Amino acid sequence: MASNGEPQQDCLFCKIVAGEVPATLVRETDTTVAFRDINPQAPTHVLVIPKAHHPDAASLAAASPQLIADVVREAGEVAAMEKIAVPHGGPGTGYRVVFNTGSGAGQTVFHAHAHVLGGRGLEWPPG
Ligand code: DGP
Repeated sequence: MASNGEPQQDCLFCKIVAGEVPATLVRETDTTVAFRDINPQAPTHVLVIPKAHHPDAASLAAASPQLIADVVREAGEVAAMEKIAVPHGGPGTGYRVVFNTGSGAGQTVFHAHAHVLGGRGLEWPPG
């Protein structure tokens, strides 16, 4: 279901967008922010979020195909900056983009975010 994008007072990532909670920024565009995860699961672990509030990736896509495209493009830009966007390299040279969706799948912050993970071998299937 589409969401309206309005900031939510009790949303941690809206507070990061507003500068009310500090974060280590990696990139920023008019529509997105990328910052390092506070609890990194890999040498590169960056979160890319839309500045507008949408609770998960599917509702973001339903509300704005352009904005989810911005998020995915920025994930690729982060990976390139981190030198993990190698198409045919060995372990640790590629990256994974993950949208945890629903608490049962590990989503803890209900503001859409792409995890960009890399810099080590990544197993498949994921845990
Ligand atoms: P998820 O579990 O998919 O909803 O991912 C939420 C991520 O957000 C999780 O990996 C930890 C990260 N995180 C939680 N609080 C903060 C914070 O205050 N700052 C930063 N940089 N990351 C946070």
